[in-house]
This record gives sequence, C-alpha cells and structure tokens, in this order.
Amino acid sequence: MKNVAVVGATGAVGARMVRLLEERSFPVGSIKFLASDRGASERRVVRFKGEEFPVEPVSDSAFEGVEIVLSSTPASVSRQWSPRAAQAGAVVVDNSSAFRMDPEVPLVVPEVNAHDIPRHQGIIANPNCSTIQMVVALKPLHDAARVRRVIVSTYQSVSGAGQTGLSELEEQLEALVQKRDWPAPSKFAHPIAGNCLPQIDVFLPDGYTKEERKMIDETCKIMGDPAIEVVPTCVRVPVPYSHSESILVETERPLCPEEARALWSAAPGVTVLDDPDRNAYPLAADAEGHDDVFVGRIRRDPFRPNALLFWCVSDNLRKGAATNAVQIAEELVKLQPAGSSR
Ligand code: 11C
Repeated sequence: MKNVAVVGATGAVGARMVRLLEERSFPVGSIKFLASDRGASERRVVRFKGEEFPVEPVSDSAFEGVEIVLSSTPASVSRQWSPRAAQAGAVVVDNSSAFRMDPEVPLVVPEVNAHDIPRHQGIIANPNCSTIQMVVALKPLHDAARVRRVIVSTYQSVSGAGQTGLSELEEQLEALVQKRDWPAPSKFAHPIAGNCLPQIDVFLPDGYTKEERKMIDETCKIMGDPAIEVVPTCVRVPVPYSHSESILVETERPLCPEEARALWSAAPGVTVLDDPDRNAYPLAADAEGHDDVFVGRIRRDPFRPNALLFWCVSDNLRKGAATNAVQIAEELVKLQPAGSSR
C-alpha cells in the first residue's frame, strides 16, 4: 500500500486521476488532495471510494509521509512544488511540461520506456497528450522496423485546453445554432466553433508552435532515439474530448499494412479498428472514456515502399494524461514494494 497525494485533483486531468486510482484499484494506504489555488481548496471536496475528503492547500508539511504524488498543475506551480515534494521523500509523477526535457528526469510512457523509471531522482515527467498516443502506436513499428521519419497532423480536442476550452466551444456552438453573436474568444486565438485552428500554444521563432516542438522533442526522448524525425502540424478542432492524428511513418525496413496490423494487434495498449467495408475506423467520440490508443485506416504510401499511413485516436485526458500517470505510479509500486524507500 502507498500513501498518495493528488495535487490539482479538482482540474479536468486531476479528477480523472482520482477516478483511475479507484477504477484500477491502486493500492492506496492513505490519500490526500491538494491544491495550490487557495480558492479551490476552500471550496472543494473530493469523493474517493465513497468518502468525502477536503482539498487542502499545498504546503511542505502536506507532503510529510507521502510516498507517491500525482500532480496535474500548470508548469509554474510544478516548478515550485514538485521538487519540494521530492525533497520531502515522495516520488512525483508530474503532468506538466516543467521537467519533461530535463536530462535528469525520466519522461515515461510505460508501454514504451518503463525501463527509464528506475533512474528517477524524485520526479518522473508525464508527456504531452498528443505525444503519448503517437509513441504508443509507433513503438511496435520501431522495434520491428526502426522508425526514421514521422509526418503527423493532429486534430486536437478543446479539452486539451482545459475547462475554459470546453466552455468556449459550448458557448460558441449554442450561439451558432441560435444564429447569434458570441463574445470574443479568450482561450483560443479565433472562434473554435465551425473552425479548425492550426495553432496550439504559442509560436516559436522557427514557425512551429510549442505544441509541435513538444511532439518533436518528447518523441525522441521517450523512444530513446534522437535520430527520429518528427514533422508535426498541430490543429485544434471543435471536438470536446479525444485527440485524432493522421500519421505517415517511414521505417528503415519496409513494413506492409498486414505486418503493421499484426504488430499493433499484439502491442500493449493498442486496439486496431480497421474495417473499411463496414466504415469502421477510430473515432474521437468512441475513444472518450477508454484507455487504449486506437489505430485504423492502415494503408501503404502509394509512392514509397518504406512508408505507411494510419489514423490514431485516444482520449487525451485519460491515456494522454491521467491513465499514463497512474500507470507510471503502478510501475513504481512494482519497483518499490510497501515500506521500501525510494
Ligand atoms: C493541448 N496538448 O491539447 C495540449 C494540452 O504540455 O501537457 C497539454 C499540454 C501539456 O492543448
């Protein structure tokens, strides 16, 4: 059994972390729920296994005796508190971008690089949602045929931008149906209802966005191969939950669709849904609430024997965030049975 704290438990990802600890029967000895936002901690309670727990303000003393911290807070809050939780003796699974590219911090998707977990020094980073689902799908191809280049276009749901992203879409969809004006967008740079926005996060000097840069850098770190070329275009679409991705992958050894299908069918965390005769392929609405990464539309590049195309969908708040974090915590339990120090 482990003493657990969830930081940011009242947010969209934090709430799913709490549900997943219940659903997956995580061996919880004690549990507490923390928030950095004093207003949130004053107002909220969290239900866990039928009991109500108060949300406590995050503080150094709150981490005393805690063994595993699941944290879903903005990067600025993580930078302040995750090292302090680690200092107090906990292992922090941190969902923010604060430590992902720190060479001392493992960046982990358990289906891909659980072997990196033991080298942690108190913090393990949970990757970006659009990266997680892509690397789960790429890993079996990489092991079999070595992935060299990936051209990916994403279709990312508004829940990636949190509750305010969801609210902005809902408000605009209502106004669209009622043919009335809506207030100026605040979360996104342009209206999201009836639109696709080729911008997620801010632009960098090279013309890519920060979200695209995360996909490039995080993929190489998780896969342990700096030579993989990732060329992303990240797009926000008016979908509430689940990210979809159109992926072209080039491998060193050519892979035919049948072999890729067999590799994915045997891979952990992947479900193949690919039956064009029945119009069956992964859909964002169907993936919501599930933990797997779904792949379909598997086909050859008509011009290059060493390239395949596929469509990849996953629930961004579950496998793209909360499920992956809880899976990392489960790996920690396997490594550190109760009572052992980290
Ligand atoms: C989005 N992928 O869809 C982002 C959300 O670095 O964890 C997650 C940002 C992150 O807007």
